Amino acid sequence: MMKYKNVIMFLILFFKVFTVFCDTLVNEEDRNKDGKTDRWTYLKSDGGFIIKSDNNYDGIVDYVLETDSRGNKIYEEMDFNYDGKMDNFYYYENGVLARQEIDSNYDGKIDIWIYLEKGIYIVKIERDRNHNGVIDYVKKYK
Ligand SMILES: [Ca+2]
Ligand SMILES: [Ca+2]
Ligand SMILES: [Ca+2]
Ligand SMILES: [Ca+2]
Repeated sequence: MMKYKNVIMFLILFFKVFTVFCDTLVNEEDRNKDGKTDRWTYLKSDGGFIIKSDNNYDGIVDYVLETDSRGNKIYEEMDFNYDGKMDNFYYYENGVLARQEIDSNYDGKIDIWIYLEKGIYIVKIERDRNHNGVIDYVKKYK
């Protein structure tokens, strides 16, 4: 005999866990009025938002922004050369830019790391100038 109670309990648990990790699509926009959605807004379970945009209207997301529940930026990424791979990444702390990571040759691997203070002062730059995955240049400004 199958224990239905256990199955139901499991299903409830499963859906609860599922919704906690699931972002809810709350808005879709078609900014260039071509009939295809090019901006999606998701509500996260913690009250923050994730906005995904297709800024060159080729059907591929090229910009993602994540905020916390107060609307502060947490994270941004963009596909600067529109090749379908994100290449510029921005990490925020308390809404202020703390680190930028760049894939300057668009090979899918980060090769420039910029560390900032108060969102504007560069503290440190690291680079992988020959794109072999190993940092070969570090410049500190403090
Ligand atoms: Ca559109
Ligand atoms: Ca695009
Ligand atoms: Ca790219
Ligand atoms: Ca690279």
